Amino acid sequence: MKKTIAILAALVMTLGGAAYLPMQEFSAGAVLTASAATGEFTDGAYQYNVKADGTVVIENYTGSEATVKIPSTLGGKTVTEIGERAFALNRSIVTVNIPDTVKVLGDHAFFLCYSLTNISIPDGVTTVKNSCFWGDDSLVSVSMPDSVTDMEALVFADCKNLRYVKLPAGLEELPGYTFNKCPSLTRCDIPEGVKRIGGNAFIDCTSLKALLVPAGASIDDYAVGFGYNGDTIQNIEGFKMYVYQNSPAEEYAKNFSVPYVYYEGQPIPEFETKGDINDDGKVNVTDVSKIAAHVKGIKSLDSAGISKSDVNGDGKVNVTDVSKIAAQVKGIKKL
Ligand SMILES: [Ca+2]
Ligand SMILES: [Ca+2]
Repeated sequence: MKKTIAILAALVMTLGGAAYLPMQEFSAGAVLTASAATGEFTDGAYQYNVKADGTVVIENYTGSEATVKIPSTLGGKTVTEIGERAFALNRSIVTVNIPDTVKVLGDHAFFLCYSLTNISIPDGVTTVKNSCFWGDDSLVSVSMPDSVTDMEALVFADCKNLRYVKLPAGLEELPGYTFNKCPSLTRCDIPEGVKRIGGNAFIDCTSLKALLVPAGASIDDYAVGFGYNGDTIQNIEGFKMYVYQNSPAEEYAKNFSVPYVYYEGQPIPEFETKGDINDDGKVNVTDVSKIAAHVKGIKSLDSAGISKSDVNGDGKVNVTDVSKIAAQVKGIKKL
């Protein structure tokens, strides 16, 4: 019951003022009525069921560890699915390790896990269901393995600190509301094979200043380049699309008056984050050590890495840049 009430509160917060949200696009009704299942079997903090194919779906996790290593077997059977709402509303989890036996991440599986910071989705996962990471405010970057071919709506909705997501190469449709209200998102890599960007996919991503749209992708009305302003929607200031000439994205940009430029393989400056050498959305010791290795002649950076490392813009990467980036990492001085 507790879970159901909190979910209702979250929905009200999320949907407040969003006059253009067609509710039927996602199963709000299911969110309000269902609470986490309790499995038929229990093993420690895990409640689970055995599916018809003899593999295990984890129905509920009752632990309070900061680091959770989900087992690959329970009761001697292989774990293949994280069930609906299994980890929803768990406030303790910071890091979760999913075993590579898992194929499906269920509806709302990690919904409102406010502390969840590190998640690596293993190669082998094929399906990420509705609202899987909705409201995970501590997530900064997520890389989806190329095994994922099926994503449902709202997967990263309302992730307040999410900055960078690399979508899987096999994805053909970016569903509606995928990044609904992600105010920190600055970069999303959309794979070339995507054919459709669904309604409101990037609605109210107010920090997103550029998006490269694949040549074959059509875009649903207002899915890209718009945010909310009270009960209306408006263009996001400073946003532009990188489009291929004569593509559906160019037509969208014209129809909806979204600024655009032609993409001809040029670097996209909006995607370059100074100091973030490994493109994981964070500037931390990993980046410092990579730049230091370059400066010391141990391991050279490529041209993109050099451009991101030259934080003072003098055309050289040297100890000055290393110390500036290190000062940011230590919290002494922001870049
Ligand atoms: Ca980094
Ligand atoms: Ca420099």
